[in-house]
Amino acid sequence: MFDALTEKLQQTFRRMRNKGRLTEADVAEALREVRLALLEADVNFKVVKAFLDQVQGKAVGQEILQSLTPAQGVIRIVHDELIALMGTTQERVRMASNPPTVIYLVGLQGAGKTTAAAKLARMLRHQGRQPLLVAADIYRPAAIDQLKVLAERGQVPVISEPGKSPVELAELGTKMSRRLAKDVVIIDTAGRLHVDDELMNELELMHQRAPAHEMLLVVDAMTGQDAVRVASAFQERLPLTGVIMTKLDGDARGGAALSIRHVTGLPIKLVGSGEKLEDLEPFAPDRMASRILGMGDIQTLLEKAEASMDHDNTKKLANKIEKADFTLEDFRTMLDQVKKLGPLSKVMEMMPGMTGQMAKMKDKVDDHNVVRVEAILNSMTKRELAKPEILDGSRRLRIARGSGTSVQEVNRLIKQFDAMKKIMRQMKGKKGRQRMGRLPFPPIG
Ligand SMILES: Nc1nc2c(ncn2[C@@H]2O[C@H](COP(=O)(O)OP(=O)(O)O)[C@@H](O)[C@H]2O)c(=O)[nH]1
Ligand SMILES: [Mg+2]
Repeated sequence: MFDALTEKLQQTFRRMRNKGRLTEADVAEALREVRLALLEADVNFKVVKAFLDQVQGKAVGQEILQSLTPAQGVIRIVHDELIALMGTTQERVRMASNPPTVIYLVGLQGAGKTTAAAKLARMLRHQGRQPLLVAADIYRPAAIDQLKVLAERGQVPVISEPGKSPVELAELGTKMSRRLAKDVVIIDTAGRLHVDDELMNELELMHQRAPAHEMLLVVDAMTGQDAVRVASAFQERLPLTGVIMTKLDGDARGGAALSIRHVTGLPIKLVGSGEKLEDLEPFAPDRMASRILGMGDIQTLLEKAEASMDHDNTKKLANKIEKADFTLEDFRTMLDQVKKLGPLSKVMEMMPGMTGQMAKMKDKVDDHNVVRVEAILNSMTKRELAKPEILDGSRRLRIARGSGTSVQEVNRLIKQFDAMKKIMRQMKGKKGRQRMGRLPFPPIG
């Protein structure tokens, strides 16, 4: 996610760190580079300007330049302002006090409405709600089937009735929800290739007959600033309450995610990060800012883990990560669990320190490599797993032979593990945190 942007920002910050003492000119230079990186990521130029004005105002004139870690200070300001740009607090999908809650998903064709509708239904069902889907995109018959297939996978009922108009379907949906004792109605609407009047009229009418509690605009993160323009156009006609940003798993540059709130005032409430039903996450500005700066997103990772893993194990692991009391044995347990979370590269992205050299490693860990890593770990003795420092040359050779891998691979694994531990140690405990500022910044680069 946003790899190019992250990479550029990290280069800038690395250079800044290497300087030690900073002058105002150094900061200005760094901020010029940040500006370029944001523009290249397709962030709206007004947003970039406002953002940099804020950062500049805070970076200069404070005691930051005189502090022991001026670069840290500047990075913290950038981090805080990124959060502010995306909305500070996590905004949730709101439930009506008097059910059913009616949620519309609107947006252009291909943005991911139908997928998001099914994902959202599944998410709500997991939260103990009783959702009902309405297939109101009647113009493309395939769209109805698509929703039905997804809904069945998520075990959520769908209302669809041939011959009925979208307006009638919206009304029917709310009526049926009462009859079927459902408390949330999610309406999947038709899209167009462009914003057009006919579509807006229809959506307006639907909202009049079956008023929305949440009208969420679904936008494709890959479309960059176009997503922002689409949002503004929809906002002129419809009472939008938030955004679902999809396809953050692709090679989106970040422009849409970073601009949309500032330009439209609409909060991003959820993000889609894959084609599978479970690939929907609440959007948290602070976590997103950390990811953009390459600081990982342990929080989301742990939450995902909570949802799909063995709870006791997860708690134990989280504890160990926090205390940096982490052995190869734990690493193996983690791998076991992590495999349940989906493609490894995605999981790795959320680990802190997955930057620079480490990020390149991320691209190399595919699930085939996991099998090899597991073979290596399985060839170690209990004592070796607990105390990797005893792994001398002859032990490494034995392990390589036993696992059908090479000594180089064994070495690499141990190196990776050491790097991970180092980062965990740096993040550990209050002392470290105070030293590094309010947030646990792992070293960049
Ligand atoms: N990689 C990825 N693909 C997605 C995501 N959301 C939707 N898609 C894909 O985007 C395409 C269009 O999605 P769809 O829900 O049909 O869009 P709609 O026209 O707005 O209803 C489909 O192939 C989806 O599988 C996402 O978060 N990540
Ligand atoms: Mg659709």
